Amino acid sequence: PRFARLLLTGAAGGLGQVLRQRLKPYCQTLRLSDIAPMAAAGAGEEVVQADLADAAAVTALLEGVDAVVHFGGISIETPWDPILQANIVGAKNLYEAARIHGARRIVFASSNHVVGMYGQHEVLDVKATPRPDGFYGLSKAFGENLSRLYFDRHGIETACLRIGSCTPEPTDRRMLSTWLSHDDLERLVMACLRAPVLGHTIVYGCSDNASTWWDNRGASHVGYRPQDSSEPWRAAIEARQPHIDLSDPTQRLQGGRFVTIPPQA
Ligand code: NAI
Ligand code: 15L
Repeated sequence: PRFARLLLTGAAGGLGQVLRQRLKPYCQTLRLSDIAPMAAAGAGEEVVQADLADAAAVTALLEGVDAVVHFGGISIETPWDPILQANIVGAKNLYEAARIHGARRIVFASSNHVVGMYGQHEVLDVKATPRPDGFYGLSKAFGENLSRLYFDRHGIETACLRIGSCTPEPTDRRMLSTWLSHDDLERLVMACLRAPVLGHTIVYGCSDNASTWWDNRGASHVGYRPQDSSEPWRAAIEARQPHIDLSDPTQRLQGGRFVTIPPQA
C-alpha cells in the first residue's frame, strides 16, 4: 500500500461509512475521526473522536498521518455558527495540523453548492468562479481557498472535490446531472491519492452522466475515469417528473433546493 497512515474525517457520516470500508485496502493504518461516535476499531484501524473546531485535538489527530481524506463537517445549510466552527475553523485547524506534522496530501470534500447559483444550462470548468448558494457553499469556497494557500505557501497538495449528489441511485431530475455513484466516489478519491503530481486542483465529483453541467478536462492530470452513469434511471425519473418549471429557481439553478433556503443567523 502507498500510504502508511491515512486519516479519514467525517468517518461517522454517510459517505464516511462508505469510505471506511473502501479505503482500508489502500493503507496500512486507517485513522478514523468524527465528532460523533463511530464503530469500534477493527484490524488496521484507529478511531479518534474529535471536534474539528478544537485546535489542540486536531493537531494531535494529524500526528503520523501521510494523507487526509477530509469529509468531516456540516454537510447541509444550517445556522451560521455550526458552519463557522466545523467548516471554517475546522478546515483551518486541519491544514495547520497538516503543516505542523508534514502531511503532504489532502482530498477535501467540497461541494457543488460552491457553484450553486449557476444555471443548469451552463457548463462549468474547474476554473469557474465560485457562486455559492448559501453559507454552507460559502464555507466550502473558504476551504477551497484555504487549501490553495497551503499549497502555494507550504506545498501541501489538495484536490477539492465539488461533489454533486453521492447516493446509491439517482432519484430526481437534478440528480440525472449531479449523481456520483459510490463506486465512482471511491475511484475519484483513489485517483486523487495516487496521482503522481496532484498540485492544487478542483475536480467535480460526478459520474459519467450524459446531461452533465461539469467539465473535468482541466483536472485530467488526476486520472479520474468515472464508470457509472445516471442514464439507466432517466426514463423512470422523467416519467415521474415530466415538467420543469423555469420560473422556479430550485429547478433552474444548479444548487437545486439549496438556492432558496433563507440564510439562518
Ligand atoms: P454527513 O453529514 O453524513 O457527514 C459529515 C460528518 O462530519 C458527520 O458524521 C458529522 O458528525 C461530522 N462532523 C460535523 N461537524 C463536525 C465537527 N465539528 N467535528 C468533527 N466532525 C464533524 O455528510 P456526508 O453526506 O457523509 O458528506 C461528507 C462530506 O462530503 C461533507 O463534507 C459534505 O459537505 C460533502 N458533500 C457530500 C455530498 C453528498 O452527496 N453526500 C455532496 C457534496 C458534498
Ligand atoms: C451537498 O453538498 C450535501 O452534502 C448533500 O446532502 C446533497 O444535498 C448534495 O449536496 C446535493 O446537492 O445533492
